[in-house]
Amino acid sequence: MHPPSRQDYISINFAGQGSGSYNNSKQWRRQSCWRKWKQLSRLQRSLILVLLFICGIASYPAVTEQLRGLTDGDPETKSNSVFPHVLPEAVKQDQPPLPTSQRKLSNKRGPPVLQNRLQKKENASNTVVEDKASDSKKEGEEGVISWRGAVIDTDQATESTKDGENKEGSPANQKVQLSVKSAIWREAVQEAFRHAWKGYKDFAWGHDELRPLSKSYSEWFGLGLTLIDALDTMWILGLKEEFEEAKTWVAAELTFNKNVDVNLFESTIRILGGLLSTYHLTGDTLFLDKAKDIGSRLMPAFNTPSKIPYSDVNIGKGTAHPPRWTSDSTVAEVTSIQLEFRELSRLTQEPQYQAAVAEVMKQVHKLDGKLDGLVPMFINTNNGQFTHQGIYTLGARADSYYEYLLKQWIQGGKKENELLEDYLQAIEGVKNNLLQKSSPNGLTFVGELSHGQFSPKMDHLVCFLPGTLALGAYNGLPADHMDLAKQLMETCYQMYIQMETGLSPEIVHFNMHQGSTRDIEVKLADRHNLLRPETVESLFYLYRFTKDQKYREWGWRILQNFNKYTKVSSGGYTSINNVRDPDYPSPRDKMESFFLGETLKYLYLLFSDDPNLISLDQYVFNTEAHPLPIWPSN
Ligand code: DMJ
Repeated sequence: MHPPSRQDYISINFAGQGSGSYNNSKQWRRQSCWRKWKQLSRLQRSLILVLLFICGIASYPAVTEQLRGLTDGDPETKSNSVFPHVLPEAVKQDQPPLPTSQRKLSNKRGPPVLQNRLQKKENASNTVVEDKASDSKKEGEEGVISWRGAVIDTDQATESTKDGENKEGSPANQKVQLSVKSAIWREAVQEAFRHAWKGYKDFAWGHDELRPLSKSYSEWFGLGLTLIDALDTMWILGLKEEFEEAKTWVAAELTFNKNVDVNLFESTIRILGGLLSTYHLTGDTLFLDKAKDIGSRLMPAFNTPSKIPYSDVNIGKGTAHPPRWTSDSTVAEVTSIQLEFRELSRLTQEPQYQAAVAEVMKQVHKLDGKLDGLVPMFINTNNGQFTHQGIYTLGARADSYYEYLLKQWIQGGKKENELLEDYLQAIEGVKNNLLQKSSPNGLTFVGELSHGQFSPKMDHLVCFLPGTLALGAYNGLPADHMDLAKQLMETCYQMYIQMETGLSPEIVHFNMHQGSTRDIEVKLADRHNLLRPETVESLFYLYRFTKDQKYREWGWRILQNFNKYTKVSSGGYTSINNVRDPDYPSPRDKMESFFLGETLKYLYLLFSDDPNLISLDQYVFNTEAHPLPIWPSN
């Protein structure tokens, strides 16, 4: 038996009770507490201490989370500490907080249905955090300066009416919120461009491509490829200073009188296309002169027995040849140089450029070996016939053939019926032969056909197709093209968001068997990401035509993932080897010129609120994202 003073339960006696006196001085309270504590049994004291300890443990995560939120900005960036070369961009003190819907969802994996459900849930629960974000903005920041120089006050987003009622839900206020968001996102693209440009400028100036990790460069043609590819992007993003320094280089250093072999297709879409579009945007004849120079130097490629051009030209010697191992050219390459050469003829009033590329289209239009308008991947430069027949893909080696059918038709004022017929037939061919749905979630995808055998393989390159389909529908082609565009857009986005880094691999395989647990599989050899543009390109078109905000949200998440996994701290971005390993995505040490020429340009245009910034009623983009004018009807 314990003596009565030692109880195994906690009893609380209120001191002073019944005494009639009330003393609330600090000292009295302290002494009183201490007395009470000493009156407790050892067991009671231990129990209280254990309880306090348990409460402390239980509240620890919430407290630390809050503290982290106050100090870190973005906790996700921490994982990058194990990946020393590619560093995340530090969240700057003066940068408005990222929308939480983006941050929180980025680690969620799962099938699209689940993703959508998660998205809805997040959207519902995000309001508070977004409010917090705008509160913190009120305390410390001045506003966001758009590239046109206007100051957009982000406080407008949560402004209250005079009587204290919050206007956040009103359509007018929602519009303001969206435009604030898009201004912030455009700033982020400009920031990304500047960072990429810094790397190029510091370590690869005047050379073809930056190697950001080794702080050096690689040459392909030795023509300053990245600089030329990026010219019109700088103009569109409003980066005047960077544009001027690049222009100075073009004026002083760029010469095509060089004994080098260049690839006809690549130099047409990147160099000729880039110079022509920069001429149109700036009106500066420097770029037109350079365009004429490279255009005329590429013409020897068409001197072949069939008039189907060779793949390579020596622009110094004026000689051309096929690759060493074959006399074939790639179908996409010989049919995706037309927009540029046609425009060169229109500007110079010299018909030979247009004539050469029109001849290619005329021949391909008539060729045997197509399947419902789908073309094989190779064409012989001696006899002008398709080779390696029986294999059909919308990916590598065929992709931009389909894109240029539609775009030439648009460029020429929708008059060239053969181009339209070939395009419409090809889209039917895709629907009938290459379109399937994955299991378990029914993602629509475009596979490949090899001698009658279907393969559920899809290149990231195919993700140009949603944008092209949408562009066709916008120009009066069947409305079901837009439906298909939307379905494929979802698939291309899932190719990013289902990967551990949130970046798409180069190639995916879709599951089609009943009972599959995941829709998308990636083979070991296909796990690389080259900073390609096709998905953000299509997001741009889909947003322009539908104004559905989700496409911008998707683009924003992709940009954040590029920043997280491919940004190199000393400047530039790098291709990576493994999109499935967020701890070590394995950098490849190369920044492709199309990251500046296309990827960042399309992201910026996706976030632009101005549909006249490269109006799709006035311009058609070549396959390297260089806008060329739609010809006036006269
Ligand atoms: C670019 O050079 C062009 O977009 C081309 O049509 C396909 N490959 C790259 C980008 O992925």
